[in-house]
Amino acid sequence: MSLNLARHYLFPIAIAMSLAACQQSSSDHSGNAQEQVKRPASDYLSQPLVTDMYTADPSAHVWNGKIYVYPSHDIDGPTPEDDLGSHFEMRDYHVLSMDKIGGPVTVGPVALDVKDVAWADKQMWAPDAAYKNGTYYLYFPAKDKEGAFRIGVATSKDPMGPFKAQPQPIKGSYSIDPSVFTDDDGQSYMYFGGIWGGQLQRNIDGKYDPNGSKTDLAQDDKPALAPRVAKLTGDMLEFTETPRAVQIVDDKGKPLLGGDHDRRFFEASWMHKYQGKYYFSYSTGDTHYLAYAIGDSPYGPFTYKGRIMDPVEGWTTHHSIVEWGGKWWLFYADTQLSGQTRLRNVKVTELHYRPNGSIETINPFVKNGAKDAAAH
Ligand code: FUB
Repeated sequence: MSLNLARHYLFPIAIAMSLAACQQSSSDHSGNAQEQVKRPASDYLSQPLVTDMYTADPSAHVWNGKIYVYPSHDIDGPTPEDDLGSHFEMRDYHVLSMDKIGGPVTVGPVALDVKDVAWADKQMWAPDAAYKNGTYYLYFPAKDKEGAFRIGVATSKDPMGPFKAQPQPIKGSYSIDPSVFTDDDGQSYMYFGGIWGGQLQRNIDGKYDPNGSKTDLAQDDKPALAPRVAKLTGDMLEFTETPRAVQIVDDKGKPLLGGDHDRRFFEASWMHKYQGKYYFSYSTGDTHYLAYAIGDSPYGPFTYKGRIMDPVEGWTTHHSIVEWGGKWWLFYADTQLSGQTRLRNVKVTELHYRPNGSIETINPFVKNGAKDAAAH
């Protein structure tokens, strides 16, 4: 079995849930557990930022010199694991804050609960946040009453919340994983999308097709499904335009193909700017890499450049990149505390650029690296 297939079908799930114990196990993708070896904390490159709740998909921002992290709040729900992520049953958000990297982390109270979002039914997945003119904006995906993912926005005067949701999702929004980038000229853009359970393939023309493909376009030799980008209005509450496809191309300018699972977009968009260039980064999903591509405009096209991080422990990988204290930081998540993909914990580690602007690939383990992770 290839390393990638091994990662796909043999991923961790816990036998006994305990925050203290690092009991590891593996399962096929439908959640049939087998016992696995336990990994000492010293094997991991960094340690969980929070240990009294499960957190994932960390979107980090620096406001007034302080670091705020907007993560998903993982819970142990009853739904069995499947390829559509039905086991990610999150119902609320809590914001994390810290004065410095490595310092104590404050966990905020509930910042937004699904019961207070009129249009949303369930599955509050990976959020992001933005700031403009004294207001903080929380962007979040959730399934509506018809089972379609939409993206909502909620506002607060405090970065920790509580946030008050708009009564309707953002008009023209669909799929998951919103990520909002504000350029030097003050214009904000939302990047979003995710295939498989993220439903991008069921929204080809912007209209949700409940009977669409469960995975992707199922056309390996055609361009892969592209993430989406749309400019936000001045009040940050709507799109100014119909979302456009974000092209990710190879070094010959050809779009990455659907069958190129090691490089094509799956979910977890993030945009940051470094030395005047736009860095679009994302997860390759079923091959478990954090990848990046560079462009000259927030709309792209972006040329694939490589991997930011090798596979972490757990099926999903989702990150953010932020500058703080004159250094660059990668926020990410794995399953160190629980051993279960549905119960993740966020982490942070430093990210390094080479003089030519490329990013050094990070190994999330101190020893043995991705090769070892693939066995789980
Ligand atoms: O946390 C739920 C989903 O899993 C996120 O939206 C994806 O990015 C993946 O991390």
